[in-house]
Amino acid sequence: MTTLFVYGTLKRGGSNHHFLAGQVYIGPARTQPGFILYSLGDYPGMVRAPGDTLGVTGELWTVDDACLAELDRLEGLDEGLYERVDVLLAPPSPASSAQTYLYLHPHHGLAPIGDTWPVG
Ligand code: PCA
Repeated sequence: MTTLFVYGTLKRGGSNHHFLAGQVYIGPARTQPGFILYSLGDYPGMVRAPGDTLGVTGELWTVDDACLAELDRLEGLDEGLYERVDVLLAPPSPASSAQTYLYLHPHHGLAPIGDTWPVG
């Protein structure tokens, strides 16, 4: 089992949320400062941003190993689109850290969208 922080299309109401079917929702969460979102069109990418003061909002889930392997394929880990890393979460998040997907491709020229990816 893995505690996973999701901030984009995997959130409830998001276009890839069905990949979390059967997994356990823990609650809303926010990262520690130092991360922002960029829009890649239909999905966001979270990247490190040292000057950021807000962090990124999302949801905490407990996922099983089979689900995590499927998500790693979906997020293109093998192709180097995202990497899955530990991220520190800010109170009152229900945990102090979790795994999450960080965007790895260059983001210059893309639109920064701040701390929240809107779904629904
Ligand atoms: N899916 C993952 C990373 C970005 C995306 O759209 C997520 O929701 O956390």
